[in-house]
Amino acid sequence: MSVANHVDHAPVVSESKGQAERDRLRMMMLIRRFEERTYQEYTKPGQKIGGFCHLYSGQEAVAVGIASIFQKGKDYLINAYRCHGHSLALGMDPRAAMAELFGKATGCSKGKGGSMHFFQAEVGNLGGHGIVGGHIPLGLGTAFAQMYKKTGGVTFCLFGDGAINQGTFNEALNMASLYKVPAIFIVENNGVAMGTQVARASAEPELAKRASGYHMPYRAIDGNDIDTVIAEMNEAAQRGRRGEGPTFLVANTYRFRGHSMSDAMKYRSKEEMEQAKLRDPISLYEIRLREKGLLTDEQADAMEEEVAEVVADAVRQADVDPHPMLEDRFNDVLAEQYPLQK
Ligand SMILES: Cc1ncc(C[n+]2csc(CCOP(=O)(O)OP(=O)(O)O)c2C)c(N)n1
Ligand SMILES: [Mg+2]
Repeated sequence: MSVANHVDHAPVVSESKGQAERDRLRMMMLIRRFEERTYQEYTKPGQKIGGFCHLYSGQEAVAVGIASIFQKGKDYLINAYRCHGHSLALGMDPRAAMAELFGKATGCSKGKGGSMHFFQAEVGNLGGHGIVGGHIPLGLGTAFAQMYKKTGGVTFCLFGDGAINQGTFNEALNMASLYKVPAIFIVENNGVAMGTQVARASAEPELAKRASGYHMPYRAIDGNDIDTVIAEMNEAAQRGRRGEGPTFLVANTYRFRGHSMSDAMKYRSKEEMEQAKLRDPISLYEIRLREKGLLTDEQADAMEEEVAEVVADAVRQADVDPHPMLEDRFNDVLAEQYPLQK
Protein backbone atom coordinates (compact mmCIF):
# COMPACT_ATOMS: atom_id res chain seq x y z
CA MET A 1 0.00 0.00 0.00
CA SER A 2 1.72 3.13 -1.07
CA VAL A 3 0.73 6.48 0.40
CA ALA A 4 3.71 8.30 -0.97
CA ASN A 5 4.79 11.79 -0.06
CA HIS A 6 1.76 12.88 1.89
CA VAL A 7 3.97 13.92 4.82
CA ASP A 8 6.72 16.27 3.74
CA HIS A 9 8.66 16.16 6.97
CA ALA A 10 8.11 12.74 8.45
CA PRO A 11 8.61 12.78 12.24
CA VAL A 12 11.23 10.52 13.78
CA VAL A 13 9.69 7.16 14.63
CA SER A 14 10.79 5.25 17.69
CA GLU A 15 10.95 1.44 17.54
CA SER A 16 8.41 0.44 20.17
CA LYS A 17 6.19 3.50 20.26
CA GLY A 18 3.13 2.70 18.21
CA GLN A 19 3.80 -1.05 18.08
CA ALA A 20 0.17 -1.88 18.87
CA GLU A 21 -0.99 0.44 16.10
CA ARG A 22 1.46 -1.03 13.60
CA ASP A 23 0.33 -4.53 14.58
CA ARG A 24 -3.23 -3.53 13.73
CA LEU A 25 -2.15 -2.09 10.41
CA ARG A 26 -0.17 -5.23 9.67
CA MET A 27 -3.18 -7.40 10.41
CA MET A 28 -5.37 -5.37 8.07
CA MET A 29 -2.68 -5.72 5.39
CA LEU A 30 -2.45 -9.46 6.03
CA ILE A 31 -6.19 -9.89 5.63
CA ARG A 32 -6.21 -7.86 2.40
CA ARG A 33 -3.32 -9.85 0.99
CA PHE A 34 -4.92 -13.13 2.04
CA GLU A 35 -8.17 -12.20 0.33
CA GLU A 36 -6.58 -10.93 -2.86
CA ARG A 37 -4.41 -14.04 -3.12
CA THR A 38 -7.51 -16.16 -2.51
CA TYR A 39 -9.16 -14.38 -5.43
CA GLN A 40 -6.17 -15.26 -7.64
CA GLU A 41 -6.09 -18.87 -6.52
CA TYR A 42 -9.83 -19.25 -7.03
CA THR A 43 -9.90 -17.78 -10.51
CA LYS A 44 -6.73 -19.15 -12.05
CA PRO A 45 -6.68 -22.20 -14.35
CA GLY A 46 -6.46 -25.44 -12.40
CA GLN A 47 -8.45 -23.82 -9.57
CA LYS A 48 -7.77 -25.50 -6.24
CA ILE A 49 -10.33 -23.63 -4.12
CA GLY A 50 -13.92 -24.71 -4.62
CA GLY A 51 -17.37 -23.90 -3.28
CA PHE A 52 -18.82 -20.58 -2.25
CA CYS A 53 -16.23 -17.98 -1.32
CA HIS A 54 -16.90 -14.45 -0.05
CA LEU A 55 -14.02 -12.02 0.26
CA TYR A 56 -13.64 -9.40 3.00
CA SER A 57 -11.47 -6.84 1.19
CA GLY A 58 -12.53 -3.34 2.24
CA GLN A 59 -14.11 -4.26 5.56
CA GLU A 60 -10.91 -5.06 7.48
CA ALA A 61 -11.19 -2.29 10.08
CA VAL A 62 -14.27 -3.92 11.61
CA ALA A 63 -12.64 -7.29 12.25
CA VAL A 64 -9.31 -5.91 13.40
CA GLY A 65 -11.01 -3.29 15.58
CA ILE A 66 -13.03 -5.98 17.34
CA ALA A 67 -9.98 -8.21 17.71
CA SER A 68 -8.18 -5.33 19.47
CA ILE A 69 -10.53 -5.56 22.43
CA PHE A 70 -11.61 -9.22 22.19
CA GLN A 71 -10.70 -11.24 25.29
CA LYS A 72 -9.62 -14.66 24.08
CA GLY A 73 -10.94 -17.59 26.06
CA LYS A 74 -13.67 -15.39 27.56
CA ASP A 75 -15.47 -13.62 24.70
CA TYR A 76 -17.17 -15.18 21.71
CA LEU A 77 -17.37 -14.03 18.13
CA ILE A 78 -20.02 -15.52 15.87
CA ASN A 79 -20.31 -14.55 12.28
CA ALA A 80 -21.88 -14.99 8.88
CA TYR A 81 -20.03 -16.54 5.94
CA ARG A 82 -17.69 -13.61 5.11
CA CYS A 83 -15.43 -14.87 7.86
CA HIS A 84 -11.79 -15.09 6.74
CA GLY A 85 -10.84 -11.65 8.08
CA HIS A 86 -12.29 -12.11 11.55
CA SER A 87 -10.60 -15.47 11.92
CA LEU A 88 -7.17 -14.14 10.95
CA ALA A 89 -7.68 -11.11 13.20
CA LEU A 90 -8.42 -13.41 16.14
CA GLY A 91 -5.11 -15.12 15.53
CA MET A 92 -5.82 -18.00 13.20
CA ASP A 93 -2.68 -19.32 11.53
CA PRO A 94 -2.87 -18.23 7.85
CA ARG A 95 -1.76 -21.76 6.92
CA ALA A 96 -4.81 -23.24 8.67
CA ALA A 97 -7.01 -20.67 6.93
CA MET A 98 -5.62 -21.25 3.44
CA ALA A 99 -5.58 -25.02 3.91
CA GLU A 100 -9.29 -24.86 4.74
CA LEU A 101 -9.94 -23.09 1.44
CA PHE A 102 -7.95 -25.78 -0.35
CA GLY A 103 -10.05 -28.45 1.41
CA LYS A 104 -7.05 -29.92 3.20
CA ALA A 105 -6.99 -31.92 6.45
CA THR A 106 -4.75 -29.27 8.04
CA GLY A 107 -7.44 -26.59 7.63
CA CYS A 108 -9.12 -24.95 10.61
CA SER A 109 -12.19 -27.13 10.02
CA LYS A 110 -10.12 -30.09 8.82
CA GLY A 111 -10.95 -29.30 5.23
CA LYS A 112 -14.63 -30.07 5.66
CA GLY A 113 -15.96 -26.56 6.17
CA GLY A 114 -14.49 -24.40 3.43
CA SER A 115 -14.64 -20.64 3.10
CA MET A 116 -17.93 -20.10 4.94
CA HIS A 117 -17.06 -22.23 7.95
CA PHE A 118 -13.86 -21.02 9.58
CA PHE A 119 -13.90 -21.95 13.27
CA GLN A 120 -11.43 -21.78 16.14
CA ALA A 121 -13.43 -22.73 19.20
CA GLU A 122 -10.53 -22.55 21.65
CA VAL A 123 -10.19 -18.79 21.19
CA GLY A 124 -13.95 -18.24 21.08
CA ASN A 125 -14.30 -18.00 17.30
CA LEU A 126 -17.62 -19.74 16.72
CA GLY A 127 -17.63 -19.40 12.93
CA GLY A 128 -18.58 -19.05 9.99
CA HIS A 129 -22.39 -19.59 9.15
CA GLY A 130 -23.93 -19.82 5.68
CA ILE A 131 -27.63 -19.23 6.33
CA VAL A 132 -28.34 -15.51 6.27
CA GLY A 133 -29.41 -14.50 9.79
CA GLY A 134 -29.31 -18.13 10.97
CA HIS A 135 -26.57 -17.58 13.53
CA ILE A 136 -28.05 -14.48 15.21
CA PRO A 137 -30.12 -16.57 17.66
CA LEU A 138 -26.98 -18.64 18.32
CA GLY A 139 -25.19 -15.44 19.34
CA LEU A 140 -28.11 -14.69 21.65
CA GLY A 141 -27.63 -18.17 23.12
CA THR A 142 -23.90 -17.84 23.73
CA ALA A 143 -24.43 -14.43 25.34
CA PHE A 144 -27.14 -15.93 27.52
CA ALA A 145 -24.69 -18.66 28.59
CA GLN A 146 -22.07 -16.03 29.46
CA MET A 147 -24.59 -14.20 31.63
CA TYR A 148 -25.94 -17.37 33.22
CA LYS A 149 -22.48 -18.67 34.06
CA LYS A 150 -21.24 -15.21 35.05
CA THR A 151 -18.10 -15.56 32.92
CA GLY A 152 -17.69 -11.81 32.36
CA GLY A 153 -17.42 -12.51 28.63
CA VAL A 154 -19.38 -10.86 25.83
CA THR A 155 -20.53 -12.13 22.43
CA PHE A 156 -19.73 -10.20 19.27
CA CYS A 157 -22.44 -11.26 16.83
CA LEU A 158 -21.77 -10.04 13.29
CA PHE A 159 -23.96 -10.10 10.21
CA GLY A 160 -24.68 -8.15 7.04
CA ASP A 161 -27.21 -5.49 6.17
CA GLY A 162 -29.26 -8.15 4.35
CA ALA A 163 -29.57 -10.29 7.47
CA ILE A 164 -31.50 -7.72 9.45
CA ASN A 165 -34.56 -8.35 7.31
CA GLN A 166 -34.75 -11.91 8.57
CA GLY A 167 -37.16 -12.84 11.34
CA THR A 168 -34.31 -14.30 13.37
CA PHE A 169 -32.74 -10.85 13.77
CA ASN A 170 -35.90 -9.38 15.24
CA GLU A 171 -36.64 -12.33 17.50
CA ALA A 172 -33.07 -12.45 18.82
CA LEU A 173 -32.79 -8.71 19.51
CA ASN A 174 -36.06 -8.64 21.39
CA MET A 175 -35.05 -11.52 23.63
CA ALA A 176 -31.49 -10.24 24.07
CA SER A 177 -32.77 -6.95 25.40
CA LEU A 178 -35.42 -8.54 27.55
CA TYR A 179 -32.84 -10.77 29.25
CA LYS A 180 -30.09 -8.10 29.18
CA VAL A 181 -27.54 -10.50 27.73
CA PRO A 182 -23.96 -9.30 27.12
CA ALA A 183 -24.17 -9.25 23.31
CA ILE A 184 -22.99 -6.72 20.77
CA PHE A 185 -24.97 -7.06 17.58
CA ILE A 186 -22.92 -5.66 14.72
CA VAL A 187 -24.14 -5.03 11.21
CA GLU A 188 -21.30 -4.84 8.73
CA ASN A 189 -23.22 -2.55 6.41
CA ASN A 190 -21.46 -2.78 3.07
CA GLY A 191 -24.55 -1.31 1.40
CA VAL A 192 -25.62 -4.43 -0.47
CA ALA A 193 -27.02 -7.89 0.06
CA MET A 194 -25.62 -9.69 -2.98
CA GLY A 195 -26.65 -6.93 -5.41
CA THR A 196 -29.66 -5.49 -3.57
CA GLN A 197 -29.05 -2.03 -2.16
CA VAL A 198 -30.16 -1.34 1.41
CA ALA A 199 -32.84 1.17 0.40
CA ARG A 200 -34.51 -1.47 -1.76
CA ALA A 201 -34.72 -3.98 1.07
CA SER A 202 -35.14 -2.08 4.32
CA ALA A 203 -38.19 0.14 4.86
CA GLU A 204 -36.06 2.10 7.35
CA PRO A 205 -32.83 2.87 5.46
CA GLU A 206 -31.10 4.19 8.59
CA LEU A 207 -30.31 0.73 9.80
CA ALA A 208 -29.26 1.67 13.33
CA LYS A 209 -32.83 2.78 14.02
CA ARG A 210 -34.02 -0.74 13.43
CA ALA A 211 -33.01 -1.48 17.02
CA SER A 212 -35.09 1.34 18.46
CA GLY A 213 -38.01 -1.02 19.03
CA TYR A 214 -35.85 -3.26 21.20
CA HIS A 215 -34.91 -0.83 23.92
CA MET A 216 -31.15 -1.07 23.57
CA PRO A 217 -28.52 1.54 22.71
CA TYR A 218 -27.87 1.77 18.99
CA ARG A 219 -25.53 3.76 16.82
CA ALA A 220 -24.20 3.99 13.27
CA ILE A 221 -20.41 4.19 13.19
CA ASP A 222 -17.69 4.65 10.59
CA GLY A 223 -16.65 1.07 10.00
CA ASN A 224 -13.67 2.15 7.89
CA ASP A 225 -12.05 3.99 10.77
CA ILE A 226 -10.43 1.41 13.01
CA ASP A 227 -10.02 3.81 15.93
CA THR A 228 -13.75 4.52 15.89
CA VAL A 229 -14.50 0.82 15.71
CA ILE A 230 -12.27 0.11 18.71
CA ALA A 231 -13.78 2.92 20.79
CA GLU A 232 -17.38 1.96 20.03
CA MET A 233 -16.85 -1.78 20.49
CA ASN A 234 -15.06 -1.13 23.73
CA GLU A 235 -17.90 0.95 25.11
CA ALA A 236 -20.45 -1.66 24.07
CA ALA A 237 -18.37 -4.49 25.52
CA GLN A 238 -18.00 -2.65 28.83
CA ARG A 239 -21.77 -2.24 29.02
CA GLY A 240 -22.17 -5.94 28.46
CA ARG A 241 -19.55 -6.84 31.05
CA ARG A 242 -21.25 -4.57 33.59
CA GLY A 243 -24.50 -6.49 33.07
CA GLU A 244 -26.26 -3.62 31.33
CA GLY A 245 -27.32 -5.64 28.30
CA PRO A 246 -26.85 -5.64 24.54
CA THR A 247 -25.85 -2.90 22.12
CA PHE A 248 -26.59 -2.58 18.41
CA LEU A 249 -23.90 -1.08 16.18
CA VAL A 250 -24.07 -0.50 12.45
CA ALA A 251 -20.55 -0.31 11.04
CA ASN A 252 -20.80 1.44 7.67
CA THR A 253 -18.24 0.06 5.27
CA TYR A 254 -17.75 -1.16 1.70
CA ARG A 255 -16.63 -4.34 0.04
CA PHE A 256 -14.20 -3.97 -2.82
CA ARG A 257 -14.86 -7.37 -4.35
CA GLY A 258 -18.09 -8.93 -5.58
CA HIS A 259 -20.54 -10.67 -3.30
CA SER A 260 -18.96 -14.01 -4.13
CA MET A 261 -16.64 -15.19 -6.85
CA SER A 262 -19.26 -15.23 -9.61
CA ASP A 263 -20.40 -11.62 -9.18
CA ALA A 264 -19.51 -9.19 -11.98
CA MET A 265 -20.78 -6.26 -9.83
CA LYS A 266 -22.90 -4.75 -12.59
CA TYR A 267 -24.96 -2.96 -9.95
CA ARG A 268 -22.04 -0.66 -9.14
CA SER A 269 -20.81 2.33 -11.09
CA LYS A 270 -17.14 3.07 -11.65
CA GLU A 271 -17.60 6.41 -9.87
CA GLU A 272 -19.03 4.70 -6.78
CA MET A 273 -16.08 2.35 -6.58
CA GLU A 274 -13.56 5.13 -7.09
CA GLN A 275 -15.18 7.11 -4.28
CA ALA A 276 -15.08 4.06 -2.03
CA LYS A 277 -11.36 3.55 -2.67
CA LEU A 278 -10.74 6.99 -1.18
CA ARG A 279 -12.03 5.58 2.10
CA ASP A 280 -10.00 2.39 2.05
CA PRO A 281 -9.60 1.55 5.77
CA ILE A 282 -5.98 0.49 5.33
CA SER A 283 -4.90 3.67 3.55
CA LEU A 284 -6.79 5.80 6.08
CA TYR A 285 -4.99 4.14 8.98
CA GLU A 286 -1.63 4.26 7.27
CA ILE A 287 -2.00 7.99 6.75
CA ARG A 288 -3.02 8.51 10.36
CA LEU A 289 -0.06 6.55 11.71
CA ARG A 290 2.39 8.44 9.51
CA GLU A 291 0.93 11.74 10.63
CA LYS A 292 1.29 10.70 14.25
CA GLY A 293 4.88 9.71 13.65
CA LEU A 294 4.18 6.06 14.33
CA LEU A 295 5.03 4.69 10.88
CA THR A 296 7.83 5.21 8.37
CA ASP A 297 7.86 4.33 4.67
CA GLU A 298 10.40 1.60 5.41
CA GLN A 299 8.19 0.05 8.08
CA ALA A 300 5.13 0.12 5.81
CA ASP A 301 7.07 -1.46 2.93
CA ALA A 302 8.55 -4.10 5.20
CA MET A 303 5.11 -5.01 6.49
CA GLU A 304 3.73 -5.34 2.96
CA GLU A 305 6.58 -7.65 2.03
CA GLU A 306 6.29 -9.69 5.19
CA VAL A 307 2.53 -10.31 4.86
CA ALA A 308 2.94 -11.19 1.19
CA GLU A 309 5.44 -13.86 2.18
CA VAL A 310 3.21 -15.16 4.99
CA VAL A 311 0.37 -15.60 2.51
CA ALA A 312 2.61 -17.08 -0.19
CA ASP A 313 3.88 -19.58 2.38
CA ALA A 314 0.28 -20.45 3.33
CA VAL A 315 -0.54 -21.16 -0.32
CA ARG A 316 2.58 -23.28 -0.86
CA GLN A 317 1.81 -25.27 2.27
CA ALA A 318 -1.89 -25.71 1.48
CA ASP A 319 -0.96 -27.01 -1.94
CA VAL A 320 1.13 -29.87 -0.56
CA ASP A 321 -0.93 -30.65 2.55
CA PRO A 322 -3.00 -33.88 2.57
CA HIS A 323 -6.69 -34.14 1.81
CA PRO A 324 -8.96 -35.45 4.58
CA MET A 325 -9.12 -39.22 4.80
CA LEU A 326 -12.27 -40.94 3.66
CA GLU A 327 -12.55 -42.78 6.98
CA ASP A 328 -12.64 -39.42 8.81
CA ARG A 329 -15.71 -38.16 7.00
CA PHE A 330 -18.05 -38.64 9.96
CA ASN A 331 -15.57 -37.44 12.58
CA ASP A 332 -15.62 -33.92 14.05
CA VAL A 333 -19.12 -33.17 12.91
CA LEU A 334 -20.73 -33.30 16.36
CA ALA A 335 -20.61 -30.33 18.71
CA GLU A 336 -19.74 -32.38 21.80
CA GLN A 337 -16.40 -33.20 20.25
CA TYR A 338 -15.54 -29.49 20.45
CA PRO A 339 -16.39 -28.52 24.03
CA LEU A 340 -16.66 -24.78 24.49
CA GLN A 341 -15.07 -22.96 27.38
CA LYS A 342 -16.37 -24.08 30.78
C1 LIG B 1 -31.78 -17.66 4.51
C2 LIG B 1 -30.92 -17.36 3.31
N1 LIG B 1 -31.47 -16.71 2.26
C3 LIG B 1 -30.73 -16.43 1.16
C4 LIG B 1 -29.41 -16.81 1.11
C5 LIG B 1 -28.56 -16.46 -0.10
N2 LIG B 1 -27.67 -15.35 0.23
C6 LIG B 1 -26.40 -15.60 0.57
S1 LIG B 1 -25.61 -14.21 0.98
C7 LIG B 1 -26.95 -13.24 0.72
C8 LIG B 1 -26.87 -11.75 0.92
C9 LIG B 1 -26.66 -11.33 2.34
O1 LIG B 1 -26.18 -10.02 2.38
P1 LIG B 1 -25.67 -9.33 3.69
O2 LIG B 1 -26.41 -9.87 4.86
O3 LIG B 1 -25.74 -7.86 3.47
O4 LIG B 1 -24.15 -9.79 3.85
P2 LIG B 1 -22.90 -9.49 2.91
O5 LIG B 1 -22.86 -10.58 1.88
O6 LIG B 1 -23.08 -8.16 2.30
O7 LIG B 1 -21.71 -9.57 3.79
C10 LIG B 1 -28.02 -14.01 0.31
C11 LIG B 1 -29.34 -13.47 0.00
C12 LIG B 1 -28.86 -17.50 2.22
N3 LIG B 1 -27.59 -17.89 2.26
N4 LIG B 1 -29.63 -17.74 3.31
MG1 LIG C 1 -24.24 -6.51 2.84
